[in-house]
Amino acid sequence: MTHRIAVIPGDGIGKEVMPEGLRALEAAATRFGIDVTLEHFDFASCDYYAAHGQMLPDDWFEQLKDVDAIFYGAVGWPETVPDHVSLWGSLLQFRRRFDQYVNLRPCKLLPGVKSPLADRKPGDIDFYVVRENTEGEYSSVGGRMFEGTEREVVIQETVMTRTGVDRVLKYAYELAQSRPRKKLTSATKSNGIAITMPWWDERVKAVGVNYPQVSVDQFHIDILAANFVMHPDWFDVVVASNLFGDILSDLGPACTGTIGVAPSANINPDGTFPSLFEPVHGSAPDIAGKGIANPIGQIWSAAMMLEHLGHPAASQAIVDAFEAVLGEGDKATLTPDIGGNGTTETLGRAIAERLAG
Ligand code: GGG
Repeated sequence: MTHRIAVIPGDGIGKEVMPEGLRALEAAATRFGIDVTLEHFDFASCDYYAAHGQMLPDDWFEQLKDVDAIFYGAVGWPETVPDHVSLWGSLLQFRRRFDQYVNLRPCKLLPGVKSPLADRKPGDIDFYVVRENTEGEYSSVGGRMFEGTEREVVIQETVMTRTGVDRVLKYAYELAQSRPRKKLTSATKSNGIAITMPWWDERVKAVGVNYPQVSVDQFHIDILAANFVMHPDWFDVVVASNLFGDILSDLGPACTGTIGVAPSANINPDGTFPSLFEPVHGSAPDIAGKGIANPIGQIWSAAMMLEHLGHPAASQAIVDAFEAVLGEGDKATLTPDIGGNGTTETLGRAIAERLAG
């Protein structure tokens, strides 16, 4: 059986880290005898927008719905397309139409990478953020009235549904239950956001009835962010709404030294539609074109994709390979964000060579 994988580099450094993600994927596929067919697409990018006036072709759903997974780079090039147009025109369409309601984002301090937090070593920071991925604060409900006048009014609603919240909580509880610490932390703000968030807390309790082995705590998002910095070792699985989860899953990797290594899986758990794998980082226009972006976020995303496709040994081999290369600490290989003077390609090639054995 071959796995059909849609490859969409997107924008900025997405186009630079994708070749290294594919190099690692192909090395792992060869080593473990996995049959992979790559299908390349140029849409979901601001270059595509410049040529066609939209981020996606009209038949994108038909083109992608039968692939086994989508391997994505990054979206956004604000010089040519406003960020909300590029994001809503591409990635958010994928997440919603393919019902990828879980955004799973591991956060782990890796060997050889220096945390900006004092005295942290690998093993001290190792948790998951589970981000609700199809509703919440990322809603398209709202509008503007009296635009450009003194009476201008702007409203954007937060939308939370019982189906949407319960299913992501269930996923987070099950993940926590499968881990040794069995600990779930819920991000809330039920003192200030006094309708949706107290209800979110109620749903955390209600769904938790089915998971008596999981210990649960909750923090308001402000002190939770502070505790990511002060006590990252407290956390095992953190579940959060769409916006809170987005923020926490940038902050978490920042505490591990660089957001460049952070991967993510946008998962449709029931398998009706393809899931999508992408680094947490965006297109990074400030370093795009320099060839210095860290490719590990893309490579680790390939590992998550292989695990999702039923190849845990190949997935683990990719993780072992980048951990080994990082642990060696060769400055000529590593990218500048982790203290090296190498390039996207030197780091990607070293990882693929390690994988090939
Ligand atoms: N590779 C992820 C990416 O391109 N992120 C851009 C971004 O701003 N994403 C917002 C989001 O994940 O909701």
